[in-house]
Amino acid sequence: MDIKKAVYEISNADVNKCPATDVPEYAFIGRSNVGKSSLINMLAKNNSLAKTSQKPGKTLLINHFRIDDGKWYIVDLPGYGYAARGKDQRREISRIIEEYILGRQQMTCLFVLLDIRHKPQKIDLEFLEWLGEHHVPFAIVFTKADKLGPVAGARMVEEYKQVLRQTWEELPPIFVTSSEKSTGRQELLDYIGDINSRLAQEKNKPLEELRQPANNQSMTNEP
Ligand SMILES: Nc1nc2c(ncn2[C@@H]2O[C@H](COP(=O)(O)OP(=O)(O)OP(=O)(O)O)[C@@H](O)[C@H]2O)c(=O)[nH]1
Ligand SMILES: [Mg+2]
Repeated sequence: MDIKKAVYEISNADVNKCPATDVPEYAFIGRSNVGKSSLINMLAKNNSLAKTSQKPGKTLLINHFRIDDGKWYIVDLPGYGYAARGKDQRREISRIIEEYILGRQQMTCLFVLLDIRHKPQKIDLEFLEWLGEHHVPFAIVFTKADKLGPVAGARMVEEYKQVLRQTWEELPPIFVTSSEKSTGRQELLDYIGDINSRLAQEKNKPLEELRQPANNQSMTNEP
């Protein structure tokens, strides 16, 4: 699968004002500065599509990007866990993220981004558990793989899996990416393309019923 056209549509602080569509959308989340906006630009092959910054806290709203004339959408979400933000802004960001993830029926898969250089962090593990509790379909995307060699990168991914196995019976789909080098681009797009094809085949069912991607349907973090 490829992206032929990607266009910025709208930014919102209110999930109820997001575009009224009936097509699947894929959202990107993770800690501030993990590389969400850069990854979206890499997928779209357009470095000026989503705004990126060396300073954390750049994306503060729900940003919708229309792909291939509205066949599907990419959504850039604000980062969580940026300590330098004031309490009020942190609370506002958490509200936006929570309302979007739990309320947006079109959200077909949430890509949770993790910096490949970092050992498992409490904030990310707790976020993943929260997704599990709410049965949110997600996949894990390691970012910035160019900053580690392939051997060190593979070791970090393996260590992360070990930690996940302590809580999760089944692991989610895992991707390794670099926005600098376009690593993982085709794998991610093919994953999205497969889900889109499956949804198109089952078009008569309401989106609500189709929210689960095929391979993490039975994922559970319950003992
Ligand atoms: N080397 C390298 N740098 C990256 C990669 N992805 C992102 N960066 C850098 O990391 C910084 C943050 O990237 P963003 O894409 O703005 O991160 P974000 O997660 O959208 O951040 P917020 O919107 O602030 O939450 C920028 O300086 C990027 O150039 C990557 O794959 N490789
Ligand atoms: Mg961003």
